Amino acid sequence: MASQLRFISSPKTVAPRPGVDHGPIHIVNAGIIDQLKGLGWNVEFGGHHQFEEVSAESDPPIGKLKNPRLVSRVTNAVSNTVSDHAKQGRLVLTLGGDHSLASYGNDLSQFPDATVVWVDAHADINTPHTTESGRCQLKGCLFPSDELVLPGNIHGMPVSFLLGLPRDEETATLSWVPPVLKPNKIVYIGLRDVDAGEKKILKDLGIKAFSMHEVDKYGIGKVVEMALDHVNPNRDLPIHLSFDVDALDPTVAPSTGTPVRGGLTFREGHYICEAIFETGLLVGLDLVEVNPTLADSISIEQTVKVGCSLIRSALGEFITRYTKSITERSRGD
Ligand code: 6HN
Ligand code: MN
Ligand code: MN
Ligand code: MN
Repeated sequence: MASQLRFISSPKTVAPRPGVDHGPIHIVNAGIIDQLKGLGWNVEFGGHHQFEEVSAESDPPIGKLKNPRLVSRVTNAVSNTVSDHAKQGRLVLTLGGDHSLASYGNDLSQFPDATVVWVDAHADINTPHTTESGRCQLKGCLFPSDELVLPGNIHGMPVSFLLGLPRDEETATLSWVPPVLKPNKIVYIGLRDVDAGEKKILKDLGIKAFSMHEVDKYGIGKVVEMALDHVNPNRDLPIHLSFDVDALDPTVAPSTGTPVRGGLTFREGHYICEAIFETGLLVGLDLVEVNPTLADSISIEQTVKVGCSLIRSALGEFITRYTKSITERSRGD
């Protein structure tokens, strides 16, 4: 087995708050490479991707889309890099950066049968037409109540691009994203802040979502089982896990751009990662939205450490079990 780590610097102006591009640097500095080697992985680190800043003057909005050219260029570069490594049979770990980097369609193109488990407080399925502004207060987020969340965040849209939903002149700059995902191939866990337009899309397309309500009702073990039963009933299809740290409760992962109260506990988040690893079907992993410039230094360290620990869990570390080697676990013994 080999794991190829990918790191991107995400455009600073895309997320509502800058700094999310520093997440990967902190995760690497916290020792993730040696930690994964310690689990038995052959880790290749391609280095941090660097992208020039594009000023607002040279990248004006297209419709509502913010920084469309820069986001397109960055995500296209990430997509191609991920694709190159996936073609060589490597499991690709992509660190963000914000969730717009999940517009990596080429990765899924390598695995036409792939299923996606999207762990997030948000559905990230807005289109350039449904993206809306709103006050954080109404969205249950922790930022000051008078703060306006402006529309046009592409990190709130990657799933709609992967589904091929928005296809018009407004989205031409992102038209390279291949529509590789089918509605019955994605399942959400952890949702609790879904915009009105997103709710309609989820309903119209019949996309399965396990919100925090279902996590409370059934428990995380049952929810993961039901989620996999939906997208992967015979447990024989490749799985891509896209994990946004804001799925966790802000008390567990405070340093993130759009925190929402009432999220997954530390163990619930790790359980999802462990259970996906245990299937032996994981082919790709994203860990996104760690923003080390938000909150105080203790909260930042806490969030970076949780990010590392989620990655380790998805790649074979069982925090609560001490008896199996990584090879035995990936064989499902
Ligand atoms: N994320 N639904 C909101 C929007 O702006 O479209 C929030 C998106 C958050 C995205 O956390 O990856
Ligand atoms: Mn997200
Ligand atoms: Mn999110
Ligand atoms: Mn985001």
